[in-house]
Amino acid sequence: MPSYKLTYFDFDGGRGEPIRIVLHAAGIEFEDFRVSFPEFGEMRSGLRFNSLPVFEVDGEVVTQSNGILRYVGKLAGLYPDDDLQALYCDEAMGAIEDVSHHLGTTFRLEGDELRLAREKLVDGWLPVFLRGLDELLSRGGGQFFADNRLTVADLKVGYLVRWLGSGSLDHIPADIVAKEAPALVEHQQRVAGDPLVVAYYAARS
Ligand SMILES: N[C@@H](CCC(=O)N[C@@H](CS)C(=O)NCC(=O)O)C(=O)O
Repeated sequence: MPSYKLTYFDFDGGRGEPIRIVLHAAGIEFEDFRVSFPEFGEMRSGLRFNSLPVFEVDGEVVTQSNGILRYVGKLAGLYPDDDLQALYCDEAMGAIEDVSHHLGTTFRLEGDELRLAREKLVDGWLPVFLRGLDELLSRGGGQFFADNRLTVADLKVGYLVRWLGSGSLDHIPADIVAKEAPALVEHQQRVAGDPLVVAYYAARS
């Protein structure tokens, strides 16, 4: 078994958290290396693509959360074998990357600039993205995005939906998901209550 190390921020969310959960679900030991924001600031310029997560397999550095999720998802049996179901999974994860990128561009803004940029997302891209994900969930049968079961896509979507609805993003109404795509709120609750997710947090505490 190779050695694995995941470097990501020290919070239970974002691009890193689904990777941690899937590694735990696979029963794979890994170094869960968590960094503070100031520590990230110091290491940023030395990171490939200047961003996290960074995953190491026997010391070889790999980036890009979706690729990492597919890899660990296969190890955990949480990525579909069927090519079409795998494509459905990838589509949902790609959409989350798009929206994360849009949100990410607002993080260094302040004051009116931040407000305007976030309001533009609320009036434009976010509803489009939420309705699109809603469609993907319906296509999957309404419970999960692919394969009629929990896959890496559900974890990735669930964490983004939870964040959007948390009220912690200034100028993004906490009820935006409930208003635009209530099925995604139910889906997020389904993911949070999944035995794999519950077992991960039980082990962490
Ligand atoms: N496409 C990359 C994006 C990585 C990314 O933007 N990560 C964020 C944290 S979730 C980051 O490191 N942002 C810091 C920055 O851009 O300075 C991936 O999926 O891993």
